[in-house]
Parts: sequence; C-alpha cells; structure tokens
Amino acid sequence: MPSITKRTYTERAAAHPIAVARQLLECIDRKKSNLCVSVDVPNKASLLRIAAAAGPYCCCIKTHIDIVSDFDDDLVAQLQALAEKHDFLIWEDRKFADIGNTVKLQYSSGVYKIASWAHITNAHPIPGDGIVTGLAQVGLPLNRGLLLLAEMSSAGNLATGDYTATTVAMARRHTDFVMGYVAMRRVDEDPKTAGGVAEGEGADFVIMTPGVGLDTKGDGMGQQYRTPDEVINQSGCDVIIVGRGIYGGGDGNPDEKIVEECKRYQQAGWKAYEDRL
Ligand code: S5P
Repeated sequence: MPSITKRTYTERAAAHPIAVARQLLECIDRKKSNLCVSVDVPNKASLLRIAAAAGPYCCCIKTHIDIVSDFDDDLVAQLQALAEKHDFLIWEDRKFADIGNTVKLQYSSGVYKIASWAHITNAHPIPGDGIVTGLAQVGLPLNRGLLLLAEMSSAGNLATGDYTATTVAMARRHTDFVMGYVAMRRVDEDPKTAGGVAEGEGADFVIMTPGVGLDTKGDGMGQQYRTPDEVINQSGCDVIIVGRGIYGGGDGNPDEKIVEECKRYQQAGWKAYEDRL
C-alpha cells in the first residue's frame, strides 16, 4: 500500500471504517478544503457570525464551547443548521483528560451535552485506554469520532517521544472510534513513533494540526505557527487548523476579512496537498 500521504482524500474516504472520518474526508474533497477554522470567541453572536462567514470555505468548524458566556441550546441548534447549510463538520475541542467514567459523563451530560451535537471531539491519552472506552460508550452509538492528542503545537509541551509513540499504539487498539490525532506530523508513519508498523501498512488516521499561520510565528503565550505547506506537504498532516489567523482575535474580524483569509488558507492548504501527492 502507498504511504497515506500519497493517497487522495477520496481514496481514503472510500476505505475508512469510521463513518465520521469518511464524512470528513469526503467533505474535504467535495469542497477542496482541508481547512478547519477554530472559532475561539466569547459570545454566541460572534461564534455564529464567524461560522456563517467561514462555513463555505472549510471542512470543519472547531469550537471551545465553554468560552461562550451566553451559551444556550439555541446556539447549538443554529450551529448545526449552519453545518448543514454550508457542509462542514463540528469539532468540540474539549480535550478530555480524566478517567473513563468521568469523561463519559462530561461528554454526554452537563450544560453542553457535547456528544449530542459535535461530530468530533478529542482527548488527551494521559489517563490510559479507559478514556477511550469511556468516551466510546457515548460516542459510538451516535457515530461520533475521537482524536487523540499525540503531540501539541505549544513550546515546551510534554507530548513528545515515547508519549507520542504510546499514543499511536493506543489509537491502534481502538480503530472503531479513534479516527485520528492532533499531531504536528505523520506520527503513525514516522519510524520513531510508528512502533515498527511500516509506511502504508497501518490503519488510516486523520491528522489534524493546529499552530498554522501565514503571517506570524507565535503569539507570545507559547503558540508556534507553521505554514500550510510545512504542515500538509512537508509534515504529512491532513487538516490545517487556523484560528486567529482567520478570525483575528477578540470578537473577530469583519466578515469580508474572514472570507478573504479563509480563501487564502483554503488555497494554500489545497496547494500543499496537491504538491504532496
Ligand atoms: O496542540 C494544540 C492543540 C490544539 S487543539 N495546539 C492548539 O493550538 N490547539 C487549538 O487550536 C487551540 O486550543 C486553539 O483553539 C487552536 C489554535 O488557535 P490559533 O488562534 O492559535 O490558530
């Protein structure tokens, strides 16, 4: 089998065992967009406005729902309607990090009921396999998908070396629910972290990568930015995650600026993918 980086998104979609991964990979090809827009704004109106402006240009909108001070169920209903209208998936970037029983409750219950609306969520592997089995009990019946944080973008983070390799091994034990990683490179095909599995022979994991920016290298709080070419073409990742590079911080850029930046990142991400193939 060719290395995953040499397969098209469509070829990968056709062969993927997880429904939501198929949905994402198909959406990427349909829209020619491997751009995920991260919308980290503190109020409902801004979140919905930015999602509406960015929606046509991205495959996924990533939320941090607990940032929104006026959260209500209508926000979720409106975000779901935008996802239908503009053809994107919703990823709640919850970064679960507790034992299975606790994350199961955090995922299904409380104010946010994340599993009821987010196609994708993510978890730190630090508690061990129980975090995946706990989340899977809620997510699998709803056809949701999970990303494990195998690496992080911030300076000095601890998700390196053996930690990353152990995360890859964990993901391979749960290929019915773990659809991919948050990582900075193709960790499942890098000899240092792939655990002896040859290139092209392992399960197909979607690698979604934050820390992407065309204009700056950092944010003064540890974030480190790379270009879409470095991420998709040179490092073999699948989806670029762009937040402030598009919405601009605070309550967000005006719509025209958001659209302009979306187009810029969408084109750069797609070119990097074509160059990689
Ligand atoms: O390692 C990580 C993992 C994530 S999910 N580094 C990150 O920056 N993220 C998230 O990506 C982070 O929580 C934020 O929502 C987004 C990056 O935002 P930006 O404004 O720096 O592009």
